[in-house]
Amino acid sequence: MAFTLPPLPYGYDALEPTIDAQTMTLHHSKHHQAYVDKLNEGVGEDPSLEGKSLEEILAGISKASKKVRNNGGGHWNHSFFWQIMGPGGGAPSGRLQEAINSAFGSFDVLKAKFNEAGVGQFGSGWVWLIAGPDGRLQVTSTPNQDNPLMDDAPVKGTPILGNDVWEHAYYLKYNNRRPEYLGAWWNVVNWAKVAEHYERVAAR
Ligand code: MN3
Repeated sequence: MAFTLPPLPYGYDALEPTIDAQTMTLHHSKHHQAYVDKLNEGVGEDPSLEGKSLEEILAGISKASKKVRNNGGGHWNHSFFWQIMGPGGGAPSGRLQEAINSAFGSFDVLKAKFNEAGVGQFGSGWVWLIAGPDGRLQVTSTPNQDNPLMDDAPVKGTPILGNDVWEHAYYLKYNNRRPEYLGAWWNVVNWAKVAEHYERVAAR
């Protein structure tokens, strides 16, 4: 079964003014579509990947081609990214809020650490809030389209929240001002979805 582009769970203009409709349109319909297409190409070139889920592919990515790594990561990361955003914003609550307070002291400290990691990721990449094997939350970043699910990631864990710091995610509106994008981005986090990711890990 070929991988396919998942529809956005909201309109291209739903995250305005934080993320403009043109950026969302290009990011989803062009960039993400290209990762999907090239992933299918890469999987077609490697019979050992036939029938594997994307998560299974990422768990063995150290044995895969560069094409599968970059585009498999790109497909997973963007599919995750669309889901953990939405109009509204707000703040974490309940057990997720408790876990954030326990790991970082407060939501504000988490935001500061996350933004700092995003600014500090040289070139293109992603910044993540992950749950480690013990369920504890931590902030990490990855280059290119790598992610913490890859078997050779230096810091492994289950993503709870993640932000795309490739220039294509913010350049049209924020130009080179990555810190401004990172600061504004919290306005479009879908905390209900983030809490779902956390609850799934906490239940293990
Ligand atoms: Mn992107």
